[in-house]
Amino acid sequence: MTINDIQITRSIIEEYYTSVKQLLECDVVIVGGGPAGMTAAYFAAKHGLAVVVLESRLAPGGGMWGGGMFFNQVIFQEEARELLDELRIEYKQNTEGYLVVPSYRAVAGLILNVDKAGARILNGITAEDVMVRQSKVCGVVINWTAAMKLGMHVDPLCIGARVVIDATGHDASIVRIYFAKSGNKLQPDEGMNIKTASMWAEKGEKMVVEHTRFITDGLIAAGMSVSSLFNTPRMGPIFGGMLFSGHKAAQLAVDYIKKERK
Ligand code: 48F
Repeated sequence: MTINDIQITRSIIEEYYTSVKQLLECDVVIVGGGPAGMTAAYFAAKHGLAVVVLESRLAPGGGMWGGGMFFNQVIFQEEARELLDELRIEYKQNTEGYLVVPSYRAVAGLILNVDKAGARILNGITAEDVMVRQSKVCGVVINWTAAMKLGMHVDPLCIGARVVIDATGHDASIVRIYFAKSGNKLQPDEGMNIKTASMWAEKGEKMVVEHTRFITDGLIAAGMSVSSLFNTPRMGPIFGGMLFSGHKAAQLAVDYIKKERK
């Protein structure tokens, strides 16, 4: 085969353009490719929904890569065994009963499964705003992370979705933008204030799943954005709660879209 630089360029542009064009009005946009967002993407795509994950960095994986303080192992509680098996992520059970996985294996496993389930990952793209119509969140406003970081004045584009999932981690950036612009106030009496409480893994892991929910019509919070929003305890390098939260977010999105289609 003769290798031709122009053909390579054309192949890349055509493939990117064709696949993204199909997804401009998709079922679920997930903002953030950390463990919660990737798990949500896997289960939503497995249910046959058209799913896009937007990740502002080059690589999905979020806070998983670093393990605990750069010791690149992550921990799952026994209850996550079934999910890890479903995702075909191999683990060791240690003498304390925890499931231990090299962080790069956990991230690689998530990426591979999300891709195989049929979700599309768009990296290097940041969601900078939400689209709202008739009080319903119905998409996100996106731009190249690099352009935003350089402070270049480049107008953004949009992706429409039936459901948007904020899986942006501690920043809770989509929920934050929604509350800043919608006129709806954070509900401090419901514990909403965008900062996590101090570390307490036992409590934090349960609460992050319990509080994973629709924040408003069309917008779900999952993973650490839930913890920030509802001021629940942070949990550090144990990740079962992130997978469970992503799984619950996907289920909420699937049920919501089923109802809408009836
Ligand atoms: O931070 P992140 O891993 O969030 P998560 O899935 O998991 C949290 C854990 O990693 C850990 C923890 C739990 O034990 O405490 O922190 O809730 O992943 C969030 C991803 O979202 C991307 C960001 O680069 C990261 O990879 N992100 C954040 N804001 C945006 C975004 C945005 N506006 N647009 C696109 N991507």
